[in-house]
Amino acid sequence: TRLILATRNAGKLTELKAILADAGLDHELVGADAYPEVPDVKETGVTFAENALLKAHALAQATGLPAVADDSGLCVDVLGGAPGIFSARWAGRHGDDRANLDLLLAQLGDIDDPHRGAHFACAAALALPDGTERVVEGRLPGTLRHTPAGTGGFGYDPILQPEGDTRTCAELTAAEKNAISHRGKAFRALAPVVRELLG
Ligand code: ITT
Ligand code: NA
Repeated sequence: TRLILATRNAGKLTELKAILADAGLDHELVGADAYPEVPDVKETGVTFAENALLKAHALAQATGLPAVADDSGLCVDVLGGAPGIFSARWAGRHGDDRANLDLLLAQLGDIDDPHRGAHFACAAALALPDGTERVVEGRLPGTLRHTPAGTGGFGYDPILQPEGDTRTCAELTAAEKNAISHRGKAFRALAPVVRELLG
């Protein structure tokens, strides 16, 4: 069966396809861009889980096919969890990764390393056309660098150094990132649920 990946973020989509295929799902994985007539849902939730469910339900309802969605972001300890669900538009323009990252670094200023703790969070949701829903979450803890490093990944990857590593997420290979990432953890947990509900 076809499974819709309810995202228009190219970086996410690439990771999702690899993570779900590695998890042994043999469904045909299709991005939301295959359904340009489905309007983007308003992310009115106040949690990653609520927003992931909104996105998954919107695609499942509009297409009559099962859909999975990701809502994710960077939560900074010293900022009380911000940017959190606002990570994609922290500097104002949706999806302007470089501006978002530069603003965040400016907000942190020269706060010293022991106070630069943060984590990536991801909620992975599955919705079926009949309204059935499941959602699971994953996290990647680390610290924020003072300057960006690396060219891999997307978003805030050049400034998040995972706990126990000396590199940023943008300096990891795609496989290395997926093995430890918030997205990898969440969707590896969702994969057996997809298999159970869709066969
Ligand atoms: P869709 O809603 O279409 O999936 P989006 O980019 O709007 O795309 P989100 O609302 O979930 O998705 O925002 C996610 C933002 O969080 C993303 O733009 C990045 O800034 C950040 N982010 C999430 N996962 C990340 C990762 O693995 N590495 C770096 N930044 C990440
Ligand atoms: Na969001």
